[in-house]
Amino acid sequence: MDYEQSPDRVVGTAAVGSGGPPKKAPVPVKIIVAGGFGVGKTTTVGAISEISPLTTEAEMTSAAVGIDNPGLGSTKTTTTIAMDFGVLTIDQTLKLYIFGTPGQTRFAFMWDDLIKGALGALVVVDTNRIDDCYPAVDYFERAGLPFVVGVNTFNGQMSYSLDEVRWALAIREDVPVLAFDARFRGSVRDALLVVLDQALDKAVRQKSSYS
Ligand SMILES: Nc1nc2c(ncn2[C@@H]2O[C@H](COP(=O)(O)OP(=O)(O)OP(=O)(O)O)[C@@H](O)[C@H]2O)c(=O)[nH]1
Ligand SMILES: [Mg+2]
Repeated sequence: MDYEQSPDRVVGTAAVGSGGPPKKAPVPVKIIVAGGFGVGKTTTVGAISEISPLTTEAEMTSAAVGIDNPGLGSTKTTTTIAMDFGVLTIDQTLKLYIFGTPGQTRFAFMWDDLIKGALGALVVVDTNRIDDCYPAVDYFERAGLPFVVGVNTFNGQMSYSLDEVRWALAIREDVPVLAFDARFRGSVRDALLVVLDQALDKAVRQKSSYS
């Protein structure tokens, strides 16, 4: 193929010679993947990102012993100390920039910065350690950011039904609670699409209240 003559030839940042209207860059949308310690946030971002995800994993130190418990039988040896970052192009108009939060409570102060400018969040929950998941749900209730609760099924095992999770974590009726598997791209994509729906719903509600 003669790339020099290609209609999609790019010079600098501008496509030239295509004849049609200039292509618009997709709208960037910031989405947060949050949740308690070891629920599968880094796994979620890694499963969906179309670039090699940026991670900030560090070996867990003795500071975590007795505070952060990854659960029985877990082989987890590292934890996120700043954030995870991944990218997902939804279509020609929309590109998600996905930020995963750290889960250890000693890094909780970073959440306020990480959620700035975000349109919505997926709050990941592990039903084996449901108590550890309440602070994250409570945080997003108070932050006023549209969010969805995603129960990471960890090999299809869930200690509670979705209704029981809603009840146990006192999740409002208008917040979707769904099951997904953090290791699989399709499953994570479906969960993130529900987050986008929630964000869109909020935007439409706000627009109609202004007009
Ligand atoms: N079997 C199974 N293991 C999972 C699944 N999701 C995550 N894991 C494992 O659970 C552990 C925790 O995963 P991470 O993705 O690091 O969890 P995290 O929420 O990012 O953890 P922190 O950043 O430390 O809070 C890892 O050892 C994963 O391999 C899952 O769906 N099934
Ligand atoms: Mg992590």
